[in-house]
Amino acid sequence: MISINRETKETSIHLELDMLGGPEVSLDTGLPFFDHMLNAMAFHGGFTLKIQAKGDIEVDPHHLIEDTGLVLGDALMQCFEETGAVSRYGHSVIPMDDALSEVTIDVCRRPYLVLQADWPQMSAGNFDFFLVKEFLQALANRGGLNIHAICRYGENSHHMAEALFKALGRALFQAFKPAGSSSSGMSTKGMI
Ligand SMILES: [Mn+2]
Repeated sequence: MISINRETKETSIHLELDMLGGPEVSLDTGLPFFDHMLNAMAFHGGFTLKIQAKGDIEVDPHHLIEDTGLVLGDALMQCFEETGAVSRYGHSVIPMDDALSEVTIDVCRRPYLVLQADWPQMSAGNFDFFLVKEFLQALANRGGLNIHAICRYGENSHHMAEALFKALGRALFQAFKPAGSSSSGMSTKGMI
C-alpha cells in the first residue's frame, strides 16, 4: 500500500493506493461528482484507492481536482519505481448508454496528455467538465504517463466522463500489472 500526505495552503490530501489490492474504494473530496468519477475509476479498475481531501473548493474546485491528480500521479510513479517492471501499456474502451469513451496509457516517464472530448453540457452539479483535463494533465505529469483519453461520442457529458474514468481505471490496472521476470513489458532500450 502506498500512502501519501500532501499539504499546501490550498489543499490537504491523504491518499492510499494499492494497484493489486482489489476494489476497495473510500473517497471524500468534498466534491460528490468528482468522488463519483474516482469511484468509477477505482472500482472498475479493480484497485484499492482511498482519498481524503480538503481544499478551497468554495473558491473554485480547480485546485483540489488538480492536486488530487498530482498526488495520484505521485503514487503511481512510486508504484512504478517499487514494482520495477510494469506491463507498461493499458487500453480500455467503455460504453455507457449513449457514450463511448476510451483510454490508452503508456507508463514511460514521458508525460503527455491527449484529451478529445466535446462536452455537450458544460457541468454537472458544481463540477465543470473542463476540470477533467486538469486532473488528467496533473496525473500524466506526475505519473510519467502518456495518456490518450478520447470521448468518441455521446449526448450526455456525465455518461461520457463516467465511461472515460472507468476506461482510465481499467487501462491503469493493465499498465501497472507487474511484468514479472519477463522483460517484454519494458523497453527495447533495456530500461524505461
Ligand atoms: Mn453516474
